[in-house]
Amino acid sequence: MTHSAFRVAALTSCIVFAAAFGGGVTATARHTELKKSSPKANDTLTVAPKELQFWFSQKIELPTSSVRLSGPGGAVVATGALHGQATADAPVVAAVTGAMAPGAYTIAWVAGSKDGHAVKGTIAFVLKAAH
Ligand SMILES: [Cu+2]
Repeated sequence: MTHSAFRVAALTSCIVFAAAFGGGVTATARHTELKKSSPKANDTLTVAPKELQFWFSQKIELPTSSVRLSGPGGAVVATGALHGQATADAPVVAAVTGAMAPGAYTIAWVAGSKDGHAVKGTIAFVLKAAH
């Protein structure tokens, strides 16, 4: 495949890319990406986070976005509504309203974008008992 042919292929619908890479997990240039988070992947914390924070490469659509925090045994920990993004650099935030026991946690996030496609991912972290 020549370079120009590849470029044409790369410009085809992101639906094709979502299908090719498995459900839109891989973001194209036109889709938002998670730049960083708090907690971040593979963190080991000794204090339960009061909120979950996500910095995306572009403003996401909060009504079609979601966050799910699950802990030991898959139990879901209650979180508040997503908010934030007051400025371009401000994170998307969800307060942690449920109790967190020590153990392994997973944040499953979905970020909706203006074109209607969702980008998603998971962030695993551990909460250790404070000594
Ligand atoms: Cu798209």
